[in-house]
Amino acid sequence: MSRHDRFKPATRYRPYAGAAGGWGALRSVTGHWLGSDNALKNIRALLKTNQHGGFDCPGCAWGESAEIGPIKFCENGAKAVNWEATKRRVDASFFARHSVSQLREQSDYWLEYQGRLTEPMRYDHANDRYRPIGWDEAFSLIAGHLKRLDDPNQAEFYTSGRASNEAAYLYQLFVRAFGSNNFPDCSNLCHEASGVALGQSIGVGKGTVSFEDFEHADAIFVLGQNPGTNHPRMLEPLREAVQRGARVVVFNPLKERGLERFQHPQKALEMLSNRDRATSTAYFRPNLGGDMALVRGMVKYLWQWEREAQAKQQPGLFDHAFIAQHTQGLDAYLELVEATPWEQIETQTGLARSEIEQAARLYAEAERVIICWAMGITQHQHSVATIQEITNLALLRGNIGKPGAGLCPVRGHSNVQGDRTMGINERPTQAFLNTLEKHFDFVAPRQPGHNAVAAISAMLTGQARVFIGLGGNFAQATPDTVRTHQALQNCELTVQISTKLNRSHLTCGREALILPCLGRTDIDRQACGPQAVTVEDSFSMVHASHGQLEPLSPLMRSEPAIIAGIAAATLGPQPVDWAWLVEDYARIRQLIAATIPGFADFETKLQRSGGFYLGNAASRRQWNTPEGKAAFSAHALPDELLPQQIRSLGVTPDLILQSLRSHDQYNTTIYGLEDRYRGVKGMREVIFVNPQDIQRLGYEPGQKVDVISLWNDGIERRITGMTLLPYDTPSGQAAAYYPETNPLVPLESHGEGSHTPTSKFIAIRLERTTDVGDGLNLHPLSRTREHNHSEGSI
Ligand SMILES: Nc1nc2c(c(=O)[nH]1)N[C@H]1C(S)=C(S)[C@@H](COP(=O)(O)OP(=O)(O)OC[C@H]3O[C@@H](n4cnc5c(=O)[nH]c(N)nc54)[C@H](O)[C@@H]3O)O[C@H]1N2
Ligand SMILES: Nc1nc2c(c(=O)[nH]1)N[C@H]1C(S)=C(S)[C@@H](COP(=O)(O)OP(=O)(O)OC[C@H]3O[C@@H](n4cnc5c(=O)[nH]c(N)nc54)[C@H](O)[C@@H]3O)O[C@H]1N2
Ligand SMILES: [Mo]
Repeated sequence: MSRHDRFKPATRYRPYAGAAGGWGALRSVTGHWLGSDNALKNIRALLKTNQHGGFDCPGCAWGESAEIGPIKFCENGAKAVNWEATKRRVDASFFARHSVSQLREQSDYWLEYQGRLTEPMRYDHANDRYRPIGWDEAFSLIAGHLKRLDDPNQAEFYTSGRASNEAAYLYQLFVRAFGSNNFPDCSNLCHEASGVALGQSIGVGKGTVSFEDFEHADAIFVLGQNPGTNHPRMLEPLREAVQRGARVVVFNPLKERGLERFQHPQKALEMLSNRDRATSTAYFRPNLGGDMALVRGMVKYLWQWEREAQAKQQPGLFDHAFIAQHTQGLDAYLELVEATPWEQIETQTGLARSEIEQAARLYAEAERVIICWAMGITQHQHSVATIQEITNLALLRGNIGKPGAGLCPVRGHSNVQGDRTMGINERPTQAFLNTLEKHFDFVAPRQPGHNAVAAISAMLTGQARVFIGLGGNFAQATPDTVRTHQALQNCELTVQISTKLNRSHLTCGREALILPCLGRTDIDRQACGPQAVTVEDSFSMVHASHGQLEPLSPLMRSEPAIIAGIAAATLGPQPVDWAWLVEDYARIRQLIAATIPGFADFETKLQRSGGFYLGNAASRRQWNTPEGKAAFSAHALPDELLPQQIRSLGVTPDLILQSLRSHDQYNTTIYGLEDRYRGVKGMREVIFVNPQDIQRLGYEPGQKVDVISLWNDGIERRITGMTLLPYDTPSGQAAAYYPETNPLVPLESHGEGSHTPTSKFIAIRLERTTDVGDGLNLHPLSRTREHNHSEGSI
């Protein structure tokens, strides 16, 4: 494919008829592998993915069984590996050719495709270009800025979830020794609500299941998650569950293909006979943000059946022994359940009572239930309350802490969970700070720091003046893009520690640095030899990751080495000898073992194939809550899903919009322009709308519209030229891709108790786009797709 074709391919929109996986996945892996410009080396790398002695897949945080198998990656893991392991380079000559203003005109896709960042660069305002800078000079520039601040809390230290445990541990140690807890991180944009809700309800902010539990569950509920694209390795346990007769029950407004059918691309017989298998047994399609009401409705049925059983003196549905021994707050919760009117439940879910009853029955009929969820649950105003409602549902039947049952927030970034474990947390516990103080000779800051939203506000008002990003793409991953870009540009210094060029490098403070780092696939050589790093998956399994490929340039440094460099320049050899530590990462692991619970004998345990389990008290039915019990939470349903700041405008939104991922992207990294399972090719500026809504609003399918979000603060938030695609989605519920939609999410629209931007609930109105040529000429099939609401089974 020529470069021109790659970035402007022909557009097409046609419903996808196949299963998830299958030949399409295989073709796509091959395409991305050959397109990496490093095919021979990369096939070796791919075969080392998730293997003992190999590297941890830089894709998602789904875990792996410890079993030995030849191939342990999926289509999207292969894309992540090939993307990182490219031969293309973004070096000094690249930056000499392109000014920053010119680069800003390019798409996110084009920017990252240019290759790996290979040398440290400093932004030169006068010429609007990045120019090379030496590492030591870069470190002293950062140290100078940090030391000139009046207060350490005037700097923001962002972390994205790919950073290894070793990098994250050093980073938090440095920042705390410097004097701040300002740790905005991608978790704030992602599973924060899960951590907050579970921490309060069951005493630990992590999932309670292991990989093996999926083999023993009678039912698996999957809420607000699209594993076919985002956790493809999860499809296998789902369809195996269906095959052995377990129920897989989905709550999702969209019919996601991976949650319907899957053909395993690594099983030859299946591929040749073209057989695919179901991945779910029931599919319910609530409105956006309607899950709390849906679960409340299910509990209303369970409570009704329980009372009926009690009246007949039959065994009921509730696990009374578990409830009595392990929980508190049931009565207050059940009172609230009784008081919740059906009308409110039906309005908020958009589902009929018969459907809610069916979902309740599926839950009640299973002895062992796992409940999984992801961004469809966590990126709402009421996410914490919703996750606590899900926890209530689990507690009623003792579905936590027994084999085949439990809560499973499926994490995003491959080490986002580990980063939190290492102390990347703007609200650290006092116990953790005490341990740090005891072990190292410094006074740890006690004041809570900034999360992502607070960091943006602080930079907007000038309260924060330095931004350092350990990975990620802060400019594009966060909400309210126009204001966030302004916030970064307000800074005196912005520093990005990155593998690839992205818009955050082009949203510069008065001074800006790019510090190129090694990725998961690269061999990391330090004074004592090649180093491994460690990561933790969604199941609290910790394992080592060994880079396999020769780095593109000797000027790239590892994340731990870069952090150590900044720390040493800022603090000198205090409270540790930073340079000595990074000579051998086992020295960092010794510190982790000494200060983080669960890591005793870290180095020895790492040798086990598959890694080691960190443990989770709740899964042993030990509740680290103030009362020592798991808590039923009694939250009233929100009066209305629409927030007050929108209601006060007195305008009815045309639609509610969710922002989601296409099949060809990893967060803000765009691998290609195809969203295979949704039938879209060659475009990302699209909005999926129910065909009847398109008609109701007076538009034609394929027409271009501007999308304007509603929020009563006098700021107009608009994106323009979005193609209307008729799509099978519940009436009033639209979808479009992230990050293109981020300019629409107001900074102030975030979750209660989580501060996560409400990326899955954006109230919008549409306007005809005025200055574009013809809209898209739609394939006739796409017009005939009828909206079909929930179905009990498929
Ligand atoms: N290939 C690939 N893998 C990834 C990523 C990637 O971008 N690409 N990102 C990684 C990261 S960081 C994360 S956090 C995860 C994200 O994994 P997901 O959470 O699966 O990601 P999204 O694309 O945001 O999908 C959200 C799903 O929730 C549904 N949904 C939206 N709102 C609601 C709602 O209100 N209720 C219900 N019931 N459903 C709803 C949507 O229809 C969609 O199917 O994936 C990780 N893995
Ligand atoms: N509207 C909307 N917004 C969202 C979401 C949504 O669903 N909707 N999802 C949110 C979620 S769940 C998340 S997790 C965030 C993601 O937010 P981030 O984690 O900030 O974003 P990414 O796109 O994953 O970051 C990609 C960049 O990371 C760098 N990178 C890649 N690998 C490495 C590495 O190994 N080391 C270092 N140092 N850098 C590396 C590359 O330069 C690449 O350009 O976005 C959030 N934003
Ligand atoms: Mo995420």
